Amino acid sequence: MAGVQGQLYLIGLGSNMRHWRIGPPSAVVGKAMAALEDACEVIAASAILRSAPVGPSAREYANAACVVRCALHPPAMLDLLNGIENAFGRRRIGQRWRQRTLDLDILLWSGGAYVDRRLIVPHREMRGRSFVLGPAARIAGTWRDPFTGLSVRHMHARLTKRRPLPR
Ligand code: A4P
Ligand code: MG
Repeated sequence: MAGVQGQLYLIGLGSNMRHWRIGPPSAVVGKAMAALEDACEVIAASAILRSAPVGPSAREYANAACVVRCALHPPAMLDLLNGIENAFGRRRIGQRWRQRTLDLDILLWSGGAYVDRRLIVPHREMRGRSFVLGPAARIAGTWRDPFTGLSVRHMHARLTKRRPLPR
């Protein structure tokens, strides 16, 4: 997917904690999309879907994805996303995968791959997670992983068609 002007990003959003003012995780994700809209043009936004937690947290997540266009290059985009996470009360302390008010990930970027000390794009866990690929496939199904060449729709289909091995 190539932008005529600016950079295109596929962003993954997730929350599994109630925010004292905003409300339940689905409302947090909705508000986060609105916050993104203040800085970027939101070209497509998925529905906000409920998903069972992957990892140690017991609480259900709300997940969504959106495609945004903006002038920011990847490091500045990460700063923007971290700023929004912090504004929603996320604190970077304690164990990884603890409950979080809001998690914003850069899944794909129109420039292809980007790697530096803080940032890896495509997101390293994207390919194996249906809570990421499910919402993403609804709005960016034809966007391809620059490393594998597989489209988001294809990656999602592979994941959902996977059957448990016979015993
Ligand atoms: N970072 C590197 N690459 C990226 C990228 N592409 N996008 C760095 C965003 N950040 C990136 O992230 C840690 C650091 O990763 C960032 O500061 C940035 O420099 P984090 O969001 O603070 O850490 P984290 O989220 O605790 O770890 P991680 O590995 O990002 O967790 P995930 O992958 O975000 O997964 N189950 C359901 N159903 N739904 C969920 O949304 N989410 C998680 C967390 C677990 N289980 C879930 C869900
Ligand atoms: Mg994250």
